[in-house]
Amino acid sequence: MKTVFSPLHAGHGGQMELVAGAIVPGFEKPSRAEIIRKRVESEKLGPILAPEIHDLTAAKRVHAADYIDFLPTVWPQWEAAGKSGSAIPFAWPTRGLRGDVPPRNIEALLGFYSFDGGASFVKGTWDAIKSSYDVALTAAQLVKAGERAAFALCRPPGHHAGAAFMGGYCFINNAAVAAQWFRDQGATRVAVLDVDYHHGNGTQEIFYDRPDIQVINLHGDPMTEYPFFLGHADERGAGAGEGFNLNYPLPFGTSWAKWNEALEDACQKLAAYAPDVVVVSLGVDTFEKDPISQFKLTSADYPKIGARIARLGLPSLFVMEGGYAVDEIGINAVGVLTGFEGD
Ligand code: OKP
Ligand code: ZN
Repeated sequence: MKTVFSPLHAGHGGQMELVAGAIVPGFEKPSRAEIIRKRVESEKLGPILAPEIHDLTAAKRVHAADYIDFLPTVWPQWEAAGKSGSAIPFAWPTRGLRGDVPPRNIEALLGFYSFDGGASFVKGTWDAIKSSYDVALTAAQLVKAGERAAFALCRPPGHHAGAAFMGGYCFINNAAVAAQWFRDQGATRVAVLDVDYHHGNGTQEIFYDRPDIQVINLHGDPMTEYPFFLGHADERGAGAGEGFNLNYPLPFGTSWAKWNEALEDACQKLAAYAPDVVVVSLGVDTFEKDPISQFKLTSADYPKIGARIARLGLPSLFVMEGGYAVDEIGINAVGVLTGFEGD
């Protein structure tokens, strides 16, 4: 399987986040992608290609144009306001406040276009976001051109980013972009299977009223886990999209047996939908040693995930999302891919 990767991800580094009252180095750090890349090489998964550069047309098919236009302006606006460090959102237009008027202040705009403080900017962040988008589209092109599968080694991740907001380390929703791109290239139906530990709220929101893109999520129950405000089992899609969104919220402590039951049910529903292509939002933060997650999958489980996805017999695009146990992130992520390939 071919991997698409860009070194530009590394400019999005040194970002900080708030954990239990302390500002600490972000979990979503450059070494994640570098360790996965090294494992792709050492496992001889296949060639590693640089992305082709794309314009932002495909991003604006799933995101609001004003949101996409905002992203490259964040760091220049931040610097123009005399600030340094990380640009972290901290004020949001929640219930009772005006969410319809974009203010003219970079701190305000960061809140206007986000749902949490988890997506922050440093100087190289926009170039990393753009490279991650280019990686996803380039890998999608490989699948469209006839590859059975391709690996988009995206960083930053994307599945928490909605039509008009960032959050949870995510800016452009790479998996959603790719899914829509497949539709625009002539696919009749596309499935997105999100196996990241966290619910892919952005992907769900973007396609919620759509019957042509099935969205399936296996994740920590939002009653007790981030992103908290979406991802319940009763969210099944709206209007023409009713029945095409499927959520499998699972409790803390879930290990392979129960997680695999959900995967099996998800794969049967996905197969019944008979899509032309599947986009896998590949997070490996379901791992037992993940520092911010509560599932109990082991490294031996990841190849089994890949093998089950392979049994769908569909062209498959793997898009990297989360996973924060950096020592094992390469073993686990590439384990899914080698499991898919059957070795
Ligand atoms: C992104 B992905 C605040 C904790 C917030 C955000 C988790 C984002 C996960 N300190 N945690 O789905 O892996
Ligand atoms: Zn996650």
